[in-house]
Amino acid sequence: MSSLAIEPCPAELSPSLLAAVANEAASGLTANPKTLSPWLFYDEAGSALFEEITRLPEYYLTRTERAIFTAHADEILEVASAGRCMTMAELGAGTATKTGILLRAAVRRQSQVMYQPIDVSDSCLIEARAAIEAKIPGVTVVPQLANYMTQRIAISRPRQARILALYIGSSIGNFSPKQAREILQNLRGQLEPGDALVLGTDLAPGTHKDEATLVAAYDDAAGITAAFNRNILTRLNRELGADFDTSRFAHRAVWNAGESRIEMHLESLMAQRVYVPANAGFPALDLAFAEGETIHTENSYKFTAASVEALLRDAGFAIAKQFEDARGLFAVTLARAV
Ligand code: AVI
Repeated sequence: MSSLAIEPCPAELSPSLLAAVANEAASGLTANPKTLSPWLFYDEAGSALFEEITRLPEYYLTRTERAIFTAHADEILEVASAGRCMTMAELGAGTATKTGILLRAAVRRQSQVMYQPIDVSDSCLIEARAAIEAKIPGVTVVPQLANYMTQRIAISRPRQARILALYIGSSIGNFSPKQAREILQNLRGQLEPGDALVLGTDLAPGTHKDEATLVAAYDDAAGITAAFNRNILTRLNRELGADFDTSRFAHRAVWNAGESRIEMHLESLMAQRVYVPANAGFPALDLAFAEGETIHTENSYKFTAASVEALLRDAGFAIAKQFEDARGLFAVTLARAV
């Protein structure tokens, strides 16, 4: 092996991932305003920080959706199945922790259930399969490694079963309205009329939820979301050899009422320069930041009952039932493919 082969960290990165990260930096950090794509959050450290976020007192989304599932799982399965056998498929399943509630309700109705989690992370799929098959007898996990945004997904239908597709956790909120419609239209392409979808969406501030509750969910007192946001810069330092000083960037969570979304930004606390070396065929970047300039790292769209309905209608679904928690924080919508 030549000495050139013993490069330290980037050697652990697959060439295609390195190129994807370099591409994001080259396009996003030279744009005006500067942006970085939120998928960059989810390296190992970022995924662990996100798990921590889901347990924060301010981040009501995960526990509220779980409570809605716990209260309504049997009804969801009854309406979705309409007396037929079911298989469940989940977009962006991750480790599928909340899905267990719906799977348990499914095996109460039919002793055997095929569960098809679809995710870009191999390790999450392996973990989900091991945990679910160990804890919920009667469930057979058939994982699919795919990016549902960019790749065709294929959902199997065992003998005339109805498909219940899950797209939960407010994941749809991290896509633009156009992308969200495309994701649901692609999913609809895998379904037949009568199949069902459970969609989890966070609700916009309004009569029930105030703006402060929403903003706090993205700017918690313990600073975990700030660490999650800044980790994107740590990742560029490690994987691309960039020289961001993360202490010179502040986490900002801003409610954009016009677009109905929470925006996360990293704000440069001073005028500064940052260097990103050439990587994977992308040229080196010598970046200038003005004091107060931000890198826009994430959008998290928030919905109303009406905007969820319109989104579903455009993608070929009709609402069968909508569930909200008593505080009007979060909605779980059960829709039928038409
Ligand atoms: C993954 N996604 C639904 C989260 C959200 O709420 O938009 C990501 C997140 N960003 C900051 N906190 C959580």
